[in-house]
Amino acid sequence: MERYEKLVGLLNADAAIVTRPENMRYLSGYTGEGCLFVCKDAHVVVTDFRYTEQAERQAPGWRVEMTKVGRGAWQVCAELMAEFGLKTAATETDYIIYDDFMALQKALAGCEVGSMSGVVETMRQIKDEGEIACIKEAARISCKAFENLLGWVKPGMTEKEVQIRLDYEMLQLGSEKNAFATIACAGVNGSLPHAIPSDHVIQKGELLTLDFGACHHGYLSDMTRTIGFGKIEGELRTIYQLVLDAQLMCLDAIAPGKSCREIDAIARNYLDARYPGRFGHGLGHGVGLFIHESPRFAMTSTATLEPGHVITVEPGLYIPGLGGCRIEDMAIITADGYVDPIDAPKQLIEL
Ligand SMILES: [Mn+2]
Repeated sequence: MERYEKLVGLLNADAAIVTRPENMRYLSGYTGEGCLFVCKDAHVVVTDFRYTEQAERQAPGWRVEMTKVGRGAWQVCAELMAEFGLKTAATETDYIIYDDFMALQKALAGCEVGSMSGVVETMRQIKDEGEIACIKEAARISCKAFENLLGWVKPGMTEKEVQIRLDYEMLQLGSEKNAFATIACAGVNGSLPHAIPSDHVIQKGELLTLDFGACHHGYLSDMTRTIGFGKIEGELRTIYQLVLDAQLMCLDAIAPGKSCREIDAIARNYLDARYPGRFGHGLGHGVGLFIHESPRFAMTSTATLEPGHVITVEPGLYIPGLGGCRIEDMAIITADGYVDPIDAPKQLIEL
């Protein structure tokens, strides 16, 4: 069954008007601007002159409707509602901006416009083989970039220099774009979980945390490695080992049917017992067309792991004034366990 057919079955309305780019891509393959109109009897890309040929190429089998001056996308949707005799439409009210929603309601006068927030996002949680192949390729690129980095990174470089060169490595290896703004933070900056790379010059005796990802056909990878320079001693060495222990314990426990909250608790209990409150974020998040999506490993998660879920495992410890450490892999849940596409080394590297 095609994805758009599945969507129709999940709707509480006659038609879906889809505007979130990742959802449009997921349903149709089309990556340009405009919207999708999906109902039982039709699936239509609504766009302007700049994208009509692109839509025909990327979404074969979809009807393409071109807007023009005086016949905007909402007007086209209104015409489609009338053509198929439909009364109710739904759109992503967690994405569309207020003014656009008001304009859509006005254009569809006489019809009801409701919400389909989360419907496509829920479908997207379970990745098919093609999606998993893309995620694996993005992961392969980021792991290869990390392997290359181990050959050139050294004390005396700034965090920014490391970030720029790592981004360049990934792009050169075939990444379409960075999955998100690469994090490279060393020394005391390591206690900032989402540090912005700075002019800080990396010193011997410091840890460097690198959190980065690549992109293949829109699908993302996400990995974190923390490496050391010179001899890593004392408390920094301790926190590295604790984070690694926590991550390995969580990976060991991952399997279909497991509760996401319980996996999160494994790392949280272990780290909180030793450094209370210094692991303050969730253990992990789904990855796909979004870098952060469902399901999540978190204290509040009600999700259960299922085959096709792709989720990160990223415990960390953040000690102000000392530094920090995070280690992140990805788990692709299978029928009998999981596959980890992040195969970069995890034992402490001291360069
Ligand atoms: Mn992550």
